[in-house]
Amino acid sequence: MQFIDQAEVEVIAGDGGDGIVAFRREKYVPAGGPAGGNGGPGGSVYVRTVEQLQTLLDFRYAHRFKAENGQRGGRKNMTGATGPDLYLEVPRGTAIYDAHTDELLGDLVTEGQVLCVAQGGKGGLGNRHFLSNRNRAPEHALPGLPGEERRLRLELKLLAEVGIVGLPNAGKSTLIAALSAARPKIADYPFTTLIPNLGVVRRPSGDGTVFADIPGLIEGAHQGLGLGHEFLRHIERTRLLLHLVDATAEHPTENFHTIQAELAAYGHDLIDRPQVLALNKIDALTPEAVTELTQQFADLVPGPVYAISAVAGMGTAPLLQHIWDLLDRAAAEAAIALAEQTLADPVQET
Ligand SMILES: Nc1nc2c(ncn2[C@@H]2O[C@H](COP(=O)(O)OP(=O)(O)OP(=O)(O)O)[C@@H](O)[C@H]2O)c(=O)[nH]1
Ligand SMILES: [Mg+2]
Repeated sequence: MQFIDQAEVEVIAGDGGDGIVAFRREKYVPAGGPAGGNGGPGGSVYVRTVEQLQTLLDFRYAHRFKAENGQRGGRKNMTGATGPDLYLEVPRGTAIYDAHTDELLGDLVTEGQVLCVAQGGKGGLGNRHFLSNRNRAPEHALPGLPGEERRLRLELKLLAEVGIVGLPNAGKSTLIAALSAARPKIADYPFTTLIPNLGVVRRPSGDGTVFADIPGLIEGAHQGLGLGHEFLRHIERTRLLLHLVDATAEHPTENFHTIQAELAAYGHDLIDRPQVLALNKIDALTPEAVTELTQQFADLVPGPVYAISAVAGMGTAPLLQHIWDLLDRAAAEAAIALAEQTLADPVQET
């Protein structure tokens, strides 16, 4: 599947239909009253999330979306037909920006969430509306108003709870393949992963948690080097980062610092996200070497250091247990914060 995670589109709402000038014509009534109907409103353009979609591929070739215009008003005070609304369907996790001002118009995360991105124009008033005591036969009507037009930038940010970060070749894809049903490409050269992979990892309770494997980061990634930075935004929403270090590399601790520096430079509070450290590929090291390296890292990071082998499935159970504990704690803290906030500003009675 092709992964398209950004798109620019133009959306144009329908114009309102014109109001018209008309008069009643009845037998034996020389001059009937005004009877020109109002124009119908133009259709609006909405963006809506759809569960089945995974990418913004639909917007790769189609860039212009126009809702229909409202119809002109009719004789006999008939209001013109309303232009049907137009719905653009996007995957959950799509943020919508005004492409010119960069203003965030909406961040659609829940299933079926809807955002109006271009309001249809109002229909014009027909001459019937201008009937008054002073003017029994108004000769004017108003044109419909134009529909709103906008250029939008759609950005898909994956909704994963755990983001796996590390240098190319650290074994990120191997790990997600070992833990979930995801089957990303794995190879012994850097930049095997070109697009993010999502995998659902089952907890013992049966609940699933989404992990994201993104392309490897390298020094300078935050400035656009390599592939990773393109995809760092996909882990902006994660609640926890799993930092994977290749234990067989020449300088594992330096590699660790490289990634930390990139996360810090990227901003968006990524560096403050709770992080779990795992040393991978320990099947290829002697137990002494593993112990020594684990000790070196224990001095570097606040939390525990996990030594694993993604290929051999060694050490992953305690690593996962720690991740579940952290996620549960984060969820509990969020619930407490919300409760405290609610207590602090009780809803004002009116
Ligand atoms: N010995 C050993 N090799 C591993 C282990 N995990 C991954 N590898 C190997 O390391 C190489 C890179 O693995 P990937 O999973 O593609 O690494 P990645 O981090 O996804 O790499 P990019 O997608 O390029 O960023 C492959 O040859 C894997 O077979 C492990 O636990 N032990
Ligand atoms: Mg990979």
